[in-house]
Amino acid sequence: MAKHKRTAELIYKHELDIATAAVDLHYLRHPELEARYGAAGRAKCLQDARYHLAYLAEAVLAGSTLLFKDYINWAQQMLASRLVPLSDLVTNINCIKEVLAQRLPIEHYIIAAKYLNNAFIQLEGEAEETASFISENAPLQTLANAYLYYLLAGNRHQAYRLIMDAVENNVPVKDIYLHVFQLVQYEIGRLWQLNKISVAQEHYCTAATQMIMSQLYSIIFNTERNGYKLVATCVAGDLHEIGVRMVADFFEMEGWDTYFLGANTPIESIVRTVQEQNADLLLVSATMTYHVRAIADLIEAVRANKETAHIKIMVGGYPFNTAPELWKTIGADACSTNAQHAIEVATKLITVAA
Ligand code: B12
Repeated sequence: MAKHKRTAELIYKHELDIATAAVDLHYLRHPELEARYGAAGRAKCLQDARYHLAYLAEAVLAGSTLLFKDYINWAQQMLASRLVPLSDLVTNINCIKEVLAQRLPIEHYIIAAKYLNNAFIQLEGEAEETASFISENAPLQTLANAYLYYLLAGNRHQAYRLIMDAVENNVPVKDIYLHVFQLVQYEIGRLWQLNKISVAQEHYCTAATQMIMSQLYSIIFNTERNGYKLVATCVAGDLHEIGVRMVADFFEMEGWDTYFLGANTPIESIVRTVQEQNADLLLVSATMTYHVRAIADLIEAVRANKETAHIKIMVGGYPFNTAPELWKTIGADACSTNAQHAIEVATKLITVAA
């Protein structure tokens, strides 16, 4: 794995140069793109090349072809739904490959090329269609669909009423979290990806759900304490805070004291907080695959500090759900795919350590 790590480091170190050279090559071969997309198109092409490289580097670092495969499928769907020709993506990745061939030492190029070649094979087929997350046999399907309907109609008051009525009718808060809020968040992500809703609608739905979650706090913060404490956070750069907030709330409902830091928190602050709070557990989330490296750095920093070295660390979020072995590669103590399962895993982890 040392060679993989070095390959990823080299890609990251030179990513802007590699991406710029790849886009230059792309435009040299296809000068018509300048007229078709203009200067903004070139900037977008550069941004995309940087994303491809970031995902490539993380997949190589984790030794996970699954991570890159998932990304390519996502990119293919995104472009198709926006009527961008697939050939743009294929050419862009091909140019990246050519630049890597020139700039990486051969033993590192071979590693990166394997991931890129897999992408070409994958791109020969159709993108796998992502089905609706609110499936017909989802436990609270009717409630989830109605909630989504109200949010997309811009009617957060009705959405709020719907949830409050469900709570009054004894639907457990945990079920509402997992089978309504989480599923609806995934679904609005899918609809955005398929270009069926706008960024603004996605933001509106997310903000409304966060507001409605807050209204449930009198129930969540109402259980007997069990003496355990945790710190929950996203790493620097990652703005997706709802997943880890949900996990923290589940622990709160189990009697843990939770210290929730939210999105985008720098490593030093996290380490200091874990120490000051004398936490038993650190929960860290990343949604964007290119933030996994920051989690690996955080784990290293927690272990390097003798005051925090013993703390158990659990990780989770989109890349960990995509590549089930990833948590081991980065040295975490455990991982879990959702808030309910996280409680079970943490309970084992803490009782074994005690
Ligand atoms: C809301 C949202 C945003 C919001 C976040 C706002 C906020 N305050 O949180 C904003 C607008 C900021 C955003 C930005 C972006 N987003 Co966004 N976003 C989403 C969306 C629609 C929902 C996320 C969410 O709330 N999920 C609900 C929670 C409950 O689920 P969860 O996070 O999976 O959490 C559960 C488990 O994973 C697990 N878990 C999570 N963390 C942890 C931690 C531990 C310790 C444990 C044990 C378990 C655990 O338990 C949780 C609860 O059960 C997702 C769609 C999706 N599929 O998730 C896209 C999505 C993640 N975003 C995406 C993208 C591309 C972006 C942007 C790059 C868009 C852009 N071009 O700017 C940026 C990147 C920003 C950044 N630097 O982080 C893509 C990622 C695609 C990919 N292949 O990587 C997605 C999948 C959308 C899509 N379908 O295309 N986004």
